Amino acid sequence: MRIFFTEQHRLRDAKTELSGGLLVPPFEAPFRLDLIMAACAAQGHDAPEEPARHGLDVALQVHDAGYVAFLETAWTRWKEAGYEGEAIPSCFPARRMVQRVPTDIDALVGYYAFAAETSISVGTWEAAVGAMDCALSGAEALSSGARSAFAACRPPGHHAAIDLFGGYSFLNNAAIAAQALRNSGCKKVAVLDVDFHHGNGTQDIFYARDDVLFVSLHGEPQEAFPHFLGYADETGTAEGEGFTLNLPMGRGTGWGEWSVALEKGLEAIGRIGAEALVVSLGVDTFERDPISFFKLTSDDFTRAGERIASAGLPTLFCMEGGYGVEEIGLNVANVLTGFESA
Ligand code: OKP
Ligand code: ZN
Repeated sequence: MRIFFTEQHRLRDAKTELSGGLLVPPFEAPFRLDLIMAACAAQGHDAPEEPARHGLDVALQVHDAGYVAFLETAWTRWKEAGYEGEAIPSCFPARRMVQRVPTDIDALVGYYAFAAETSISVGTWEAAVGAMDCALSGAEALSSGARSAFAACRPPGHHAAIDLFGGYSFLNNAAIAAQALRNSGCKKVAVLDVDFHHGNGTQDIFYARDDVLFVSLHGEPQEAFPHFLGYADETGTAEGEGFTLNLPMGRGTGWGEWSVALEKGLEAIGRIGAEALVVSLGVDTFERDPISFFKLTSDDFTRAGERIASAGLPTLFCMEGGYGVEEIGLNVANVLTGFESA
């Protein structure tokens, strides 16, 4: 399958993540994609291609214009304010406070954030645009008839909502790709999010829409980030009622339970007559992932790829999470190999 990758991802190399009250080196770092690309090459997958530059038009169909302008200028404005560290939100428009866009950069960072672990650093915007371009080139490959493509996106995107960053996400690569597939004539598109964390951003973007089904398999929100979205009773609103399917699972979930949820998700995707599939591919469901609590093995990822192929749809994989251990490369390559062998 065609693989889209850009070295621009290296520009996202933040120094700080707020974790357990400390500023630590981020889990989401460039080495992740090095491992993934090396394992793909080792399993004989196609050589990566540089994505085309697409501009922001499709991004602006799913994100708020003020939010995108904020992301583009945040780092410069933060530096101009004279701060020494990276841009970390510290003040939020919480319950019963007014939702009005402020002018001060400190306030803006909080206004457009839903979580505080993710710093905006030098190069973050440029890397996020590169990741988006990978997703858009992948969507174009499907529109030109490819059975599948892999967008090696970094930073990830599935937590980025209409106008909120956090969870290491800035632009929602998978949602932007799904929108591009709609624009190119697919009447119904499905997004299947198999990252350990709920894709709150993707859900937010499509929650009231019936043209994009969002299915997510993830850690129970009571215990897992992003905590405040992803319950099973969130099913969509207005036109979008019935076009969100959340399948949260508890600590220690392994292939048995996880694969049953996957089949439920695939059934829903078949039921709505999706013409294309975008997979938010996180491998942080792995048994030794440092920040998650599912128990999938490396072989399970091969099986997952095979099952996803059984949907029989043009499929774009967009890279999301997977941390800390060398196996993230193997696990991603296994999904792609499983898909192609099915
Ligand atoms: C991004 B992706 C736990 C803090 C969690 C954010 C995790 C973001 C995951 N103490 N921090 O979905 O893999
Ligand atoms: Zn994740």
